[in-house]
Amino acid sequence: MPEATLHVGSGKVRELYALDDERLLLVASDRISTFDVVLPTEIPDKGRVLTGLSGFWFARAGDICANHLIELRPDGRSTVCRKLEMLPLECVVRGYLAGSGWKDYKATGSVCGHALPEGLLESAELPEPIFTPSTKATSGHDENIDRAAAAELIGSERLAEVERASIELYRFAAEHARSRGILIADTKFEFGIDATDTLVLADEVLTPDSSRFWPADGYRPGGSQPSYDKQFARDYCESLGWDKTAPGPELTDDVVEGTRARYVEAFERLTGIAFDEYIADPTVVLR
Ligand code: Q0N
Repeated sequence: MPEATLHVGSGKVRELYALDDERLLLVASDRISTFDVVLPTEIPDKGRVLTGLSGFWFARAGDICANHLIELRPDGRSTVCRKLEMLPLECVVRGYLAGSGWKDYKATGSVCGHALPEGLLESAELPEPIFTPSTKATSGHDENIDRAAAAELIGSERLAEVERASIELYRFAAEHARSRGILIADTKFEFGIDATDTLVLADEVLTPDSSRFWPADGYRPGGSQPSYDKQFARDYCESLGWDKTAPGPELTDDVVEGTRARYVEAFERLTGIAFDEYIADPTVVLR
């Protein structure tokens, strides 16, 4: 852990430290959440997998949008980032109908103001990816908002800019992932603004924590799809009859090992890089 730094925030599974006026240290833990509860058992190397994947995408998506990454550190789980003025918007892109998108579609036939064809099945691929921004409600849960509400928060010009970047980033990553056997059903981006008023992609990107990853083989619309990475842990927790309130159950060694293997497999499939190579030198994902 860094010394003489200020802890400026923590998500459920990562921590942010201020290094100086211009830079932050973002540290990804091995904690895992399921059904919105952080479990007491960690998944070894999960933080490294997520940090490596983010670095991989940052290094390849620079033509679409600038990003906050300054340095991927030798531990493989922490990055030095530019400190930005964050936009108060979660920039969600959906290519498939799942989660709250499916719920809204069933209830209203549209998602965040996007009218969709009738008769779509749960998990169906959408004709085009859609931008469905949300805000962190005071309850802590995300609340989907329409275009007018999003423009109210960040202005209509900035909104058009984040929408274009979000859709392009999703298209780029989803096409890459699909060719390697992984469907990215949806994903969430966070953006900030730098001192020159430039839009900058921040946080972690296109990881299994910020996205729904599904195995492409066995994809079958008409029901929910298994999670590429968390399905072992979810199935195990459900098999115990856990009521999905904190504290969650401890995972068995088998479930930990199976879950770790799926994270590592996602990393290796998407990057084409052996995870051992990443451990030896994390900067391999940036080349
Ligand atoms: C930051 N979070 C995650 C937005 C914030 N590069 C950065 N500069 C300044 N702040 C942040 C980053 C990054 N990454 C990111 N908190 C601070 C939490 N989100 C929640 C939703 O709103």
